[in-house]
Amino acid sequence: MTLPLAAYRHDHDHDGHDHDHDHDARGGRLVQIEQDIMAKNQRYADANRRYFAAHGIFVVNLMSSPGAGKTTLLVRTVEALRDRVPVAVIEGDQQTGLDAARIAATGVPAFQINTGKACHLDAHAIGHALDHLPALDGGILFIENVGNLVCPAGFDLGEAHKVVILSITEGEDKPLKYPDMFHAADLMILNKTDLLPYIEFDPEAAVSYARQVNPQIEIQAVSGLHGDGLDSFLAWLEAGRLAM
Ligand SMILES: Nc1nc2c(ncn2[C@@H]2O[C@H](COP(=O)(O)OP(=O)(O)OP(=O)(O)O)[C@@H](O)[C@H]2O)c(=O)[nH]1
Ligand SMILES: [Mg+2]
Repeated sequence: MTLPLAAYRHDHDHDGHDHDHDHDARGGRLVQIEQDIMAKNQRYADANRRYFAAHGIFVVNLMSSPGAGKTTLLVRTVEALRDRVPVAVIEGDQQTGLDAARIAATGVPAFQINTGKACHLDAHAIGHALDHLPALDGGILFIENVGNLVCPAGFDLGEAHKVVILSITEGEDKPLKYPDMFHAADLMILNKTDLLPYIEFDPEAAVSYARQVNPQIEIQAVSGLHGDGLDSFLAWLEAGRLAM
């Protein structure tokens, strides 16, 4: 069950004061604001999607908890792709240009968006980021979203696919705790498999929980650090690109 917006915004003590304000009215206003934001984002996402379709750009939106290994996997992936197809990365973090610098070090164009207090990228920011990247016609654009398993799930950026990375150090229960994220994703990558001998983690349970919230989700296991399983991710990308 998901608590409505109005309910989790209440962090004050109800026992300590007269309960004379109107929670329903406040909740209603918050819901209206949220709906306006989502509608506006959807218009920008639709425009992005039209642009990507017109230019044959395959776009993947990569999401995970902080530190699950998005940038590490991206570095390996773009190194494998850069001589074959046009490729670029949009990086999203609240602060710093560290991840864009890691991508740029491979020679692949990267643009960093700092979201400040926001916990996700939005479609408007992606549209502007495109102005800072070279033409990618027929190529692949990766978007690394801000690290968390909550906010990025709800924001369409105009991508072809959302991909969620679950590293084995996070515990197998994450698909059940953050179902919106795993429901929104088309592919779940179980990452850091090189650590399986050292970490108590049940891969079968993780797969079963992910399929419980999203029966259609595809699942791959990789070690972004060492490159194990990267071939299946590259094949998935190529199939998606050719299917456009
Ligand atoms: N053992 C192991 N460590 C990994 C693997 N992938 C990433 N790491 C390590 O995990 C840490 C975080 O990796 P990043 O790639 O920066 O993770 P991220 O998801 O991009 O992090 P944020 O952008 O901060 O959300 C680094 O110390 C990586 O070296 C992996 O496959 N195996
Ligand atoms: Mg990163």
